[in-house]
Amino acid sequence: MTSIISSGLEKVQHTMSSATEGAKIADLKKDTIDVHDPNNRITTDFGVKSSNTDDWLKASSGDKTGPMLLEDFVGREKIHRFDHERIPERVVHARGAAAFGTFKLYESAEDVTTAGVLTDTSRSTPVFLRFSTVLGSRGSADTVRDVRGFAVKFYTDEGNWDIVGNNIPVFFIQDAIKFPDIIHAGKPEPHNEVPQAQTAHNNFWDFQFLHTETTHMFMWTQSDRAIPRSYRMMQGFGVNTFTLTNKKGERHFVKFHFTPTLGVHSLVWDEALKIAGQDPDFHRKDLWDAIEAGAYPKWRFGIQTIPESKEHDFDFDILDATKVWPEELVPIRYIGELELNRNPDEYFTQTEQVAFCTSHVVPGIGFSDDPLLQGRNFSYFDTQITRLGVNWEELPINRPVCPYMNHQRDGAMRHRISKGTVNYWPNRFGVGPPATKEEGGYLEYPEKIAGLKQRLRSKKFSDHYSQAQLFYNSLAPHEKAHVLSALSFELDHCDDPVVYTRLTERLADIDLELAQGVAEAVGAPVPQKAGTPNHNKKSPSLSQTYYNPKEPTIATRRVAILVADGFDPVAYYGVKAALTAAGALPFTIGPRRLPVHAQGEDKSGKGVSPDHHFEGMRSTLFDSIFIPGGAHVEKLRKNGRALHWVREAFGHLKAIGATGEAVALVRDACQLPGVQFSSSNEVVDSYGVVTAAATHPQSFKETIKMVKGAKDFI
Ligand code: HDE
Repeated sequence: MTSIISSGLEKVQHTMSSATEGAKIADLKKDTIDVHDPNNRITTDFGVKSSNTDDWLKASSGDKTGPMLLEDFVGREKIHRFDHERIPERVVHARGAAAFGTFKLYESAEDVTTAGVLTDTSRSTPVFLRFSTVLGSRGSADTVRDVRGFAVKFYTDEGNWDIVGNNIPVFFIQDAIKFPDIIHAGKPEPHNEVPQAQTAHNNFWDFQFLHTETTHMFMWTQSDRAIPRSYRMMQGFGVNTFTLTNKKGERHFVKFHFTPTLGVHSLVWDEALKIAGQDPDFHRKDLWDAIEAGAYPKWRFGIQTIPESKEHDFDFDILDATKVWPEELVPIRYIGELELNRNPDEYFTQTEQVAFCTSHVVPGIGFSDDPLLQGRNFSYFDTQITRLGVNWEELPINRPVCPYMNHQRDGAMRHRISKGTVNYWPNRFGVGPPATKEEGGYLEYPEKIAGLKQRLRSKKFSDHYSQAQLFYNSLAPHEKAHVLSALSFELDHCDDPVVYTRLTERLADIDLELAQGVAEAVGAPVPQKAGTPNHNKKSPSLSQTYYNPKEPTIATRRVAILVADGFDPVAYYGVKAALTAAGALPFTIGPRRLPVHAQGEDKSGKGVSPDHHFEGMRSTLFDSIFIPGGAHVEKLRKNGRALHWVREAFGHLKAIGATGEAVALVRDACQLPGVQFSSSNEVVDSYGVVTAAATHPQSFKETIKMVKGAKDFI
């Protein structure tokens, strides 16, 4: 993959830790060939060396070509393989990016489960994690407003365990039978296949209004959670309620959590929209580049558990996937850490062919009666057959690292050879028996079931607004402002008045002010009173500001340093070195990629070769910009594109650093009366703009500090 951050990473050593060479990588090696091996020669699929793969075999006379011959098995094979190289994309979550990694447990959860992966602290369990957007096709953009998939395959010693999660802790619907409806409503409309990868259309919002149960989730999707800055900076949630069973046979309900050590950060909407066009691969490159640079993304892994006896102690039903378990009521117990530390070798055979199933559980972990989960357990297994064929579990990325066998042998594309004369159990040899409990056989929890066969949902499932209010109440003021803008954007794209009017009425069940703001923006009658009174309760951990690391870090953040001929070399080299030392990724952006010269440097000098030129990149692709002082500032002032860099970065709430003459440039470019600028040696930090009239080390330090996430300043 071509890296957009190419030379910005040159200083960061590529370190592929030996820890990454775990059991799964070793397993995959059996099926891996190295295309770069100099001894390779092209062969046909049946192994015969091909002497020419550029000219079809033809009937010819002298140098005059005649018709092509069907006899050409090389030509036919090449075209035939090409004709069939696409498989159906995933019906949802089609666009994704993945990486290998390791899961380490630092605290045994043996009080609640017997699962080895959650009790044995000496283990290092290989994982493969696929991130995705939900609604877009495989070729859609990364930064669209959408939920992100967070699907983890743990290759445990007892078999594969999949947590097929999202970056939002709840879901739209409560019962799996509604899944085709919600997805049809969200995907492009059926008559013209528009819009791509967007929920901003009539059908989606029509569905939301008609299903009050979606209210909580759609509030999350209108928040900053749906436009993450990076896959590395989002949470992962198992969403559904699973169960854990311990040695004594006691059962707990459980929810799974992954919390990123870098904190939870988002783009702003205008930035997300622009990046979708400027760099549709923004998130997948970000993940790839970070791993190549050795900046391995990490998540703390936590569990929320509720003993079976307390199942009914809550206002909400703990099996309802449209509800969170507020952390004030059920604290998260962090017991492990997941690190991604190796990029895939090949997209198709790994990221595309990986197949997750909620029904992949290992002994000690089980399901609950969550009606969304129960339906998912059917769907994932089923969909893989359309996508990959019946023997999909045999594909290298999907097969377990522990021994596996059974008597299901045949089916299309079966390639494993099972030796032996029997393919059934029991058999006269007594071979291939099921495992006993002592041997690790999976035992279902003997749940007591009694009741009537009916199509219904339990009573508590009918409260659809309390947690939507809880979520909205818990947001910081700037997060609330973003929800209002997001809803206004989405409903602006709905041209059916029924859709936007009814939806704004629904918002009055959450927050009257929000409903009024949106109604005004989208041209709907402005609601005058709240539909459902707001309970005014909050849960701090629902705001993403809750996850800001205690010590803000600039590590892996992309900083653009703008230069033209005549830049101040002390400020330039000083800040660049400081940024690199802090783990940030500095990029020099200039008027051209040919060398740019520092103030006082002769034109014949070596100069600095910018990584990109002003036209070649956009401010949207960086977290922060820095402009050193020097005579170059006069040139930057006359460069419309350079000024746009500064203005746009400010508009997107990014940290901006400037020293010396560049301070006045920033002041003039932003034309903002409320922002203070330094006129002395003193460092001034105002609304994320850090300026120091003179170049001194403190200004470098402050610049670095500022990149902690400009969203804090709105
Ligand atoms: Fe999925 N979902 N889903 N989903 N889902 C799929 O399985 C489905 C749901 C999630 O990277 C499909 O292999 C139903 C919740 C992720 O390969 C399909 C229901 C959550 C991925 C499917 C849900 C998810 C999928 C399509 C309602 C968060 C991508 C391709 C009951 C906890 C996995 C595939 C990857 C993919 C069905 C709801 C997450 C059709 C029926 C809730 C991350 O089987």
